[in-house]
Order: sequence, then structure tokens, then C-alpha cells
Amino acid sequence: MKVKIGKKILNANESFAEKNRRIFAKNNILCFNMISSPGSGKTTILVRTIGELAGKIRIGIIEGDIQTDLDAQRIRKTRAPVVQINTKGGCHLSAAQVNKAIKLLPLDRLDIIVIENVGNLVCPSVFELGEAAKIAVLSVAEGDDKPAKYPEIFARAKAMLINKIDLLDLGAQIDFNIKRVEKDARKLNRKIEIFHVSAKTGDGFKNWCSWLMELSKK
Ligand SMILES: Nc1nc2c(ncn2[C@@H]2O[C@H](COP(=O)(O)OP(=O)(O)OP(=O)(O)O)[C@@H](O)[C@H]2O)c(=O)[nH]1
Ligand SMILES: [Mg+2]
Repeated sequence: MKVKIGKKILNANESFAEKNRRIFAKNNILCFNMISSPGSGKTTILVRTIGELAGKIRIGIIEGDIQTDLDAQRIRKTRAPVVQINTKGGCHLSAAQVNKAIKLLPLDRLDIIVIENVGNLVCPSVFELGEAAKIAVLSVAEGDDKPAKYPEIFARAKAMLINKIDLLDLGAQIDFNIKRVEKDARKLNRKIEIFHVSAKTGDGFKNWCSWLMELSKK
């Protein structure tokens, strides 16, 4: 019974995901679904990315949070169009919620939409939203065992940002083996693109933003 209900939810989600895909295709928009644990730095990365790409790529954001519009407020300061969704307890965004949000964005004036999913390394990875690709974020403060312990998102992501690399300067005070993370992630996903970034200092943003630019031209 449980399995049947679970399948029905996923099927209903898939039909909205397909609608979203069609809307993105019609408007020539590249959509990313950004997924990570709470606090890995998704919003900070987005604010800096919007700044770096200003005048080059037009980016719209959909913010997913359980409560508050704090993240949308941060994005709004960049002047990028943003819509906040509150799931009120839900641990991931659904394609139906995203479908409503898309309609509030100026689609004819956007090249890329990034959906910042609810902070959670597990549930969001299995709910398709109609995105072209998933982006996983892992911050060095979370520990280097995460791709091995939470494989789903790293197996499905087109790219992974290893964020807060500025903290590696703390040396022995922080235990994070980047090589281990990369090895574990590549074991799950041979093609995953990996970027080392600090949304605080801007390190690594040149490569990450060039990659986004290249993809949006295709
Ligand atoms: N040192 C350091 N701190 C960072 C970096 N990126 C983000 N932070 C800090 O990490 C905290 C969380 O950042 P957010 O951008 O809110 O993280 P988030 O993933 O959007 O969080 P949720 O939306 O709650 O899931 C904030 O205090 C940021 O200032 C970084 O590269 N280095
Ligand atoms: Mg956030």
C-alpha cells in the first residue's frame, strides 16, 4: 500500500515536471535545481553568481524554504527576479509548487532559472522539478564522508560545488579531505563537474560562472 501511494505521488509530480520542462523549452530557459544540506551556502553562492554574471546572463531565482522569505529578501537585493515558496513543513519542493512560481517570473527576460530547493540532502533529489540539471553543494564544514553516506544527489547531479574552501585555511582545525570527496563523488557519477569555491571570498567563481555561461549558450 505504502509503495503504491509513493508511486502515485511521484507520478503526479512527474506530470507537473513535464509541464515545467515544456515551459522552460518554449522560453529557451536553462533551469537548475540546487540541492544541499541546510547552511552549505546555496543562497550566498546565488547572490555572488548573480553579481558575477550581471550584464551577461539574466538569472531568475525560485527560493524553497519551509518558512520565511529571508532567502528571497537576500536575492531581491541583487535586483534579480525571485519568487519564494514556503513548503510549511515539506522537506522538498514539488513540481506543482514550482509550476505556480514559474508563472510569477518574467520568463521572456530570463536565460537561467535556479531553483534553490529546501535545505535537505535526501528528499529533494528524487523529486524532478523539470530542471535541465541538478547542482549539488557540499560545504567543507559538513565533513568529507557525505557523498558516500548520501549518494543519491551526488549520483544525479551534473555538477557539485565544494563551498567554504576558505575554511580549509584553518588547517588542522578542520577535517576535510577534498580528494576523498572527489573520489567518492566520481565513483557515483563519472561525469560530475566539480568546482572548489568560496562564496565568501569569491575563490573559484571564475570557473563556475564560465561553466554556467557555456551551458547557457548551448
Ligand atoms: N566561511 C564561509 N562561510 C560561508 C560561505 N558561504 C556561505 N557561508 C555562510 O554560511 C551560512 C549559511 O549560508 P547560506 O547561504 O544561508 O546557506 P544555505 O545553503 O542557503 O542555507 P539554507 O537556505 O538554510 O539551506 C551563512 O552564515 C553564510 O555567510 C563560504 O564560502 N565561506
Ligand atoms: Mg538558502
